Amino acid sequence: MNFHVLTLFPEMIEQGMHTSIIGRAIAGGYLSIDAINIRDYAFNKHQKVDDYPYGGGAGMLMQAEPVYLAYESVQKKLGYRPRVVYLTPQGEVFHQTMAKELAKEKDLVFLCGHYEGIDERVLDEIVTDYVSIGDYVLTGGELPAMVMMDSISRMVPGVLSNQESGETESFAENLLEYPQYSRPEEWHGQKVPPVLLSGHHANIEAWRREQSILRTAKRRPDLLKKADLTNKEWSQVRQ
Ligand code: 6GU
Repeated sequence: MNFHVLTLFPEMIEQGMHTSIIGRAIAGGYLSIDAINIRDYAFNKHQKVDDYPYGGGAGMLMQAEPVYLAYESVQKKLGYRPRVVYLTPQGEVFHQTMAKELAKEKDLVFLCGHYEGIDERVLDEIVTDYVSIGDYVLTGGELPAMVMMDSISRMVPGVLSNQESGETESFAENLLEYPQYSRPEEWHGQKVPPVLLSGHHANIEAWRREQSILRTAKRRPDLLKKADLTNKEWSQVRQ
C-alpha cells in the first residue's frame, strides 16, 4: 500500500508515522508514505495557498489551484486516477469495514484541509471519498489522515505479525474485546478471574464471549444491536 498525503504540514505526517508497527512495515517494504507539501505547488509571489471566501464569512479557504497541482503530480507519477480521500467533518464517519475496503487499493491519496476548508471546485474534480473520523471538530485533516492510515495499514497483508493479527476481527462481529489479565495473579487485592487459570479452553472461550457481550451492552449498546447473538445470549443481556 502506498499512501500519498497532500498537506500543508508534511513534517507532521513524516514524524508521526515512522514508529512502532507502522514504522516496521515501512522499513519492511509493505507500506510507503509520501507527504506532498501543497505549498510547493503555489506558483505565486509568496507561495500563498489561501484566500477570502466569496460571499464573506469567517476565515480563509485553501485555493483550488495549488491543491489541484499537488494532486496532479501524484496522478501523473502513478499513471492512473487513484482514490482520493478528503478528510472533513462533513464526510461519512470512518469505521472498520471502510478500513478493510480501502486496504485493497494499491495507492490512496489523502487530502488534508486547513483554515475553513477548500474551494469546492477542486474537491468536485478530484475527491472520490469524503470521510470524517467522528462528530467533533479538529483544526486540520492531518490527524484524521494518520488515524485512517494506521487502521488501513493493519489490514494490509504482512503488516501485522501472526500474533498481532489475533485482535483484528472483533469489530467485524460488532462486539468489543473481552478483558485481559497478565501476571501477577493478584494485584491491589484484585484476583485474575479463576476460569482463566483453569486451562479449560471451552470454558475460557465461553467466559470471554460473555464478557464481550456484557461489555458491549454496557459501553456500546448501539453496536450490540448489529451483533449476531443467539436467542439465549439476547435474553441474558436483557435481564
Ligand atoms: Cl476528517 N477533519 C477535521 N478537520 N475535523 C474532524 C474530522 C476531519 N473528523 C472529525 N473531526
